[in-house]
Amino acid sequence: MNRRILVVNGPNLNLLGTRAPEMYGSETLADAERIAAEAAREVGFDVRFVQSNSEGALVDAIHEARHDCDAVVINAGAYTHTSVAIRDALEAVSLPFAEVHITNVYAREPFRHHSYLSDVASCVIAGAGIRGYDFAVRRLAEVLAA
Ligand code: CA2
Repeated sequence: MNRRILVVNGPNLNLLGTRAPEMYGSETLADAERIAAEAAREVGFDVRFVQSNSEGALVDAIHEARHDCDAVVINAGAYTHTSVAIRDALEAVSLPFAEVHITNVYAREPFRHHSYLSDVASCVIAGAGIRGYDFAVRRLAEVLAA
């Protein structure tokens, strides 16, 4: 049975490609998920996707991952900068995770420079657009193989 990566997207990322293309590009969440799925297939992993605008639903999805996933790719959106609960969930399940941001958060407003996830993440990818999901999947496959 293939190993599996959970790809989590947080609030407002369902709107990718429909608004603010100058910031987030014109590709959709489905495009980002397709990129992650292709990378996962190439490195021999299955993927599951979840997107939610609710913090609790994201925590629940991370908890569920402990049963049948080996790693997590997460773009927690704005919750990156606010959520101790999502950080605690990721630590609680003890799965390696990659933090992804489509934009370079360090070139944006100061409140986006702090992440509750980065210091416990396996890697952090910011500013690579939706290609970041590809990089994250491939890196997690390397981490799991090590
Ligand atoms: O750069 C990223 O991927 C972010 O995680 C995106 C979040 C933002 O709060 C983080 O600071 C950085 C926001 C996602 C909002 O997505 C939109 C998509 C289309 C139109 C408007 C917002």
